[in-house]
Amino acid sequence: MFIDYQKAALIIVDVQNDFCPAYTSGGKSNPEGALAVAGGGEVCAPLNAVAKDFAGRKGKVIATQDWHPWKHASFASAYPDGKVGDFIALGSVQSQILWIDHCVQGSHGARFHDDLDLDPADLIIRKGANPLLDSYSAFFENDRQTTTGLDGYLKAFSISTVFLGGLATDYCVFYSAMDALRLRYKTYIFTDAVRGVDYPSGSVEQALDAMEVAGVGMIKTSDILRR
Ligand code: VGL
Ligand code: ZN
Repeated sequence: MFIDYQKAALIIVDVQNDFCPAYTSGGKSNPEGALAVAGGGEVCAPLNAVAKDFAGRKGKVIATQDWHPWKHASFASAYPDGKVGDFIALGSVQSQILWIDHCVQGSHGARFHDDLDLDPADLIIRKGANPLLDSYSAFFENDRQTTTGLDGYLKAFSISTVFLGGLATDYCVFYSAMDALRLRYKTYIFTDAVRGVDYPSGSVEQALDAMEVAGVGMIKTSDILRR
């Protein structure tokens, strides 16, 4: 597979403590994240390798960070009778799942996983800061209209191809990949560098199928590194 790195970007989605099981790094132990995804921390090693490779070849490296204010509208705790897993209507968003509190601005859970190497990153995009609107995609908030600025950044550098990895396969990675296609980027996900919530059960497989049908390329990090 030929990659023109100067027109390519790696987007590392939400590799944050709250999406990861308990882990130890550099002798320091970190508790299980509030919304831990099975095997979440396992995406660090392959993503670090690709990020280093991209930076060395003048590709862009972007990381996104879920960054919610306290009592965010996607948190069950923001409603008197809210239960985690309930679906509600939220503004123009027909069905918003209510989540457990996670990635609260400034909290340990909102920090990136200690093993994620951010030295190669050109840009960090924070999303989900609007108290009344959730934001899964790296490109748009869940109203599908409010931009995060990422599209403008990528266009400013004439980026035409994006590669995605991170958390979670069935939410932020999925919405980011579908938006990337909608914005006409050639879009790939690294299947060995994503992990999913799988809630509701089956949503990871559904997301992978939907992405593949829509035209997202499914590749492994080794497909581009072993060259
Ligand atoms: C995510 C649920 C809520 C994600 C973020 O990063 O996939 N999932 N907020
Ligand atoms: Zn969130």
